[in-house]
Amino acid sequence: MLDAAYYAALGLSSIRDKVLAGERLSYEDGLALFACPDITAVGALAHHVRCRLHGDAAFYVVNRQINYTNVCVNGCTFCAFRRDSEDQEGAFRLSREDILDRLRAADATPLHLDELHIVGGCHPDLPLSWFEDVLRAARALDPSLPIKAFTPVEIEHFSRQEGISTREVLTRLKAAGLVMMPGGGAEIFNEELRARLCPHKATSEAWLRISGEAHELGILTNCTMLFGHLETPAMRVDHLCRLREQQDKSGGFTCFIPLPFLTRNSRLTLPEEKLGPQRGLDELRTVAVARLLLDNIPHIKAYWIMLGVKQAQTALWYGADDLDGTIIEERIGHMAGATSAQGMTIRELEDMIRQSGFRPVRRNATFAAIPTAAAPSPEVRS
Ligand code: V47
Repeated sequence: MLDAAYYAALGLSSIRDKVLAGERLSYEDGLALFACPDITAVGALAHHVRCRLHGDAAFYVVNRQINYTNVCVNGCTFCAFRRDSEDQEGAFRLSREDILDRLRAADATPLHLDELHIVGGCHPDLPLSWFEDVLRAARALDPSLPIKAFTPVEIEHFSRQEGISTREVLTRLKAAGLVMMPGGGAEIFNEELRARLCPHKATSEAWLRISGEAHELGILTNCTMLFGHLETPAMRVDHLCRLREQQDKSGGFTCFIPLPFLTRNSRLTLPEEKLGPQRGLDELRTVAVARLLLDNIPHIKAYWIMLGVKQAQTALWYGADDLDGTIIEERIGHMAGATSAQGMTIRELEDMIRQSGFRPVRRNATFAAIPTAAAPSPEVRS
């Protein structure tokens, strides 16, 4: 599969050698992988690394996403989810009770949840004490349920609103029950493009610094990259290298999630040549290059909501080892045109994994494997 002569003909001999020896790839190697015409050759290298790390395991989590609001002070041009204010059409804000009702309904089945995922827009009026209260109430309902909540962008917003440091915000949220943070808001780190896409959002430097602070406080986090918009391959490689550099320093990134830009209801319009069917292959290549460059981040997620189920299955052969989970309710991707379902059952996720040729492994928010014998019937929708 990793035939030396074939990789030599592609000009990828030294990359192949480094991958087989477990050595770090360079920025230039990343560019070469994006330029290689044969994406299956790139995918085979990524698959080799993925199998070395995880064998034939493909992970999933029984989780519930809750978006508390889509009212957001950051006017990111790509975002179809956000609204300016609560009186705008389509705007919503959940109350503490709304959130707890959703959690009760999801967690009440015999299956229970292994992850509660809470994120939202940067609302102008919600104080940090409201979020602390929500976390405490959720923890009181199910003390064993890991809560993954708030991106570095939300953490920076809370810090600005309260006039306290991001480290203090993180310390308070940790005390209220936060164990893990999702990786949203990283978008693309290139400063020039970031200024066009999301001028009011936390800067790249701030996003990375806050992730590092969380790691120092013992809060694990994920990381993402929004791609398939106006960025170049060099910007993607730069983004991945900056994540890798941060991980060398702070070590708390658990999973990388490449997010393909979904175009519906977005103010960001793309040139015609960016919108063709080649996007499918580009998604797989991006998953593979991420697996190859991010040698210090254990997991790569094929997020089935944004990729679609078929592409997420294929991505398991291009370096991905995780599918996220049951989700139940998703708004950010669906408001941007995602055609995937709102949620999946455990049986559907496990079938999806087995049909792709992998072994399903149920995990919790921090990627600890959960013995399946402990889990009741997979038919039950959580
Ligand atoms: O930060 C927004 C992206 C992210 C669009 O950490 C879009 O486990 C595509 O980060 N097309 C939120 N993407 C989702 C996210 C996430 C999801 C699942 C799991 C985890 C995790 C993290 O979605 C945003 C932004 O980068 N996004 N709009 C769009 N039109």
